[in-house]
Amino acid sequence: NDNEITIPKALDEASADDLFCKNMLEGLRSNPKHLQSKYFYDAAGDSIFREIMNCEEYYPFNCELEIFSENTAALARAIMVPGGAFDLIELGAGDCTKSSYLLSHLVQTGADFTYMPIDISANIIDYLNLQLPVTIPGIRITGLNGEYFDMLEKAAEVSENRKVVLFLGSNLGNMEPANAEQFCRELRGHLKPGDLALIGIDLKKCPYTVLAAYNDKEGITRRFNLNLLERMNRELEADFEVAKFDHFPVYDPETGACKSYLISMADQVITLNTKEGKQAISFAKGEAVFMEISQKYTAQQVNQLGKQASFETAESFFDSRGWFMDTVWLA
Ligand code: AVI
Repeated sequence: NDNEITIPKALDEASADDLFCKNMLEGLRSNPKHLQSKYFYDAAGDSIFREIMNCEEYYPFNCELEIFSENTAALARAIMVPGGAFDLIELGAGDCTKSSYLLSHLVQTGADFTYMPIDISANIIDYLNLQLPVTIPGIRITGLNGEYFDMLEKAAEVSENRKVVLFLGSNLGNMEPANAEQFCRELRGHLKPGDLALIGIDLKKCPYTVLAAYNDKEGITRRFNLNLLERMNRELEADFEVAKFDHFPVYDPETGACKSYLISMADQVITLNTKEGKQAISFAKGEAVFMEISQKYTAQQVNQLGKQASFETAESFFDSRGWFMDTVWLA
């Protein structure tokens, strides 16, 4: 595909598999145990995540969709400089349901821009390169397959245009606050004065509402978390019995940290197969494995986060309930 900049696949995939194995083992050998939620998203996890986005209790997706569908023209004005060409870079584009409102509007109004979705999944980038020109005729797209900051560098190499970076869906919330701060600094480091970032963040709200979003009645979020154990069964020849683990989400309204754990329901030993041979991991009955943080912020905290990373807040957009925020930061 001419549109795509990519790292040679064989090498890439082998090292990704090794890293998955290494990270899982490190987490399971730690005390307390933890696993990294970025590994939730294999093909099965992607599909469960789509179910989450459609479930009644998971409000963040609909809130941000409302912001993008109701404020499309205002969002476009906020990121445009009259007449200037720019690159619209989306970190973790997914199927770009939300950003497609903005993309269609920009194409219709004749904006001079190239859409550059960045995703770690080669499948998603292939899909977008093929599909978007069909759903949004006239769009210029250059998909970038790789890690966010590596690909931001690539984007700067291939074009000198002003950059507008989208980081939506409250993905920033899946970093511990200190890491989120570091991430924003690093993002700022990849941008030049005049470039912009448009960040979507889930806000603090009624604790029942937050907790329910991560503890849906149908048990979709439970399956989403347990899928990481199943992924280890599939990819690392592990022998987790997922019925012996329970999903335990908590929300601390004071700190805004919503965290998911898996609890071992029995004393048990699991094994997994690595290059170095079979590894055994023991779990005590009642032991917790930390899986994911979905940090919630106040609007003031978001402004502060931008400021600490040397961004200036240009404009912020909220859904009608004030539950979610999309903020425009000027580098
Ligand atoms: C992708 N990310 C912003 C989601 C969130 O809300 O933290 C992932 C998720 N985990 C459980 N439900 C959704």
